[in-house]
Amino acid sequence: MTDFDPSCDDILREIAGAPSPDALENVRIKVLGRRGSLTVAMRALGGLEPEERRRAGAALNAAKERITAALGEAAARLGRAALEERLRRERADVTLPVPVCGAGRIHPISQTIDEIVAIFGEMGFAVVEGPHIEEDFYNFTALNIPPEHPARQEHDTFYLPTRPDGSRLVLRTHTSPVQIRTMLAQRPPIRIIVPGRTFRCDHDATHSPMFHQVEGLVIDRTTHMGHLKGCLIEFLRAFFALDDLPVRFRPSYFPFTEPSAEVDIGCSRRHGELRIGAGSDWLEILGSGMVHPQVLKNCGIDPSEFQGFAFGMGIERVAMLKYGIPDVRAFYDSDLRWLRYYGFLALDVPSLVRGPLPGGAAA
Ligand code: 2NL
Repeated sequence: MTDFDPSCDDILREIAGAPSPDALENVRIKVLGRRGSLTVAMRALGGLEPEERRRAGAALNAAKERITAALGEAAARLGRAALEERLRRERADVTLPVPVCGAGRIHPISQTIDEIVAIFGEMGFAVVEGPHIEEDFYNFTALNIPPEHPARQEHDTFYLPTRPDGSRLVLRTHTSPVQIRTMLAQRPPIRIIVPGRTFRCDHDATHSPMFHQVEGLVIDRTTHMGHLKGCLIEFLRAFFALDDLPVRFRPSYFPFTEPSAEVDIGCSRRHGELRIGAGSDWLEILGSGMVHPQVLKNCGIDPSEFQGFAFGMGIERVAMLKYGIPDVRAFYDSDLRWLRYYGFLALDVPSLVRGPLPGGAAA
């Protein structure tokens, strides 16, 4: 028999006073571990006379039960205390204002798309997206762009390698194929805008081989040129936050619209500085027109029953004009200093409810 004291008062005191789960575990190892005092005492029972072994064994088993129960209670007590301490330490007051995080910025392209979506969303337009890699049919043929049209030349369009069946996929040169897909998939009335990436083989201070467009499409039984004009005037005045922004419609030509109109906004150019708003000059801002009857037919829509208007604009261009960004190439340089200067804080969420955002990027 070892010197283990079966009354185990000292051990129970130590367990009750253990200040942490680690301290408790140390007591457990000291008593019940492989070389713990109780384990050693139980092992020693084998060397005793049978009568003595029964008596000492019963005492040790009783001690082991009390110790195990005390360990369980202490573990539960320390667990509760640790949880309470953690709840106290990690307490968060959700009614406090959100800390303005200085690190990230919303890219001006994302911000501008969100602003355009907020304005057209309020007018009842749905947002639709589609593939960047397109078939010739959706990007050109359905849009009434003939095979010999210059837009189809290698020169302007990124073609993928010719496939075994002789066809070639293209990187979409505008977002119009998404409108074609929508017209083929659903019956009018249709009222959608399509923001997204587009690709053309062109690279200088005012062109990037990848750029962004928003196009819009409205198809209904009685849609006419007056709707086109009202809708685009309303959009431009909301986007540039100028109630009296002059807007001018100028005859133009696109294969997919008839008649077609280019849209200009008023501006002044004094001392080489461009200011949007009233002035004696005009600035081209978007293209538009009534959807060509042949395009409707290509999409299974009867032009004697339905007509509609469409428009398209370059997002980089309107973002540069609204926020005074001078060079289109900087949009894709990932230059942190540029992003900090021209980017937006995550809380500058565009909405018409809050009113137009003040012009100018967040400092
Ligand atoms: C521009 C001109 C425009 C359209 C895009 C369109 C789409 C379909 C049918 C008819 Cl499916 N039209 N889109 C119409 C007129 C102009 O964009 O200058 N974009 C930057």
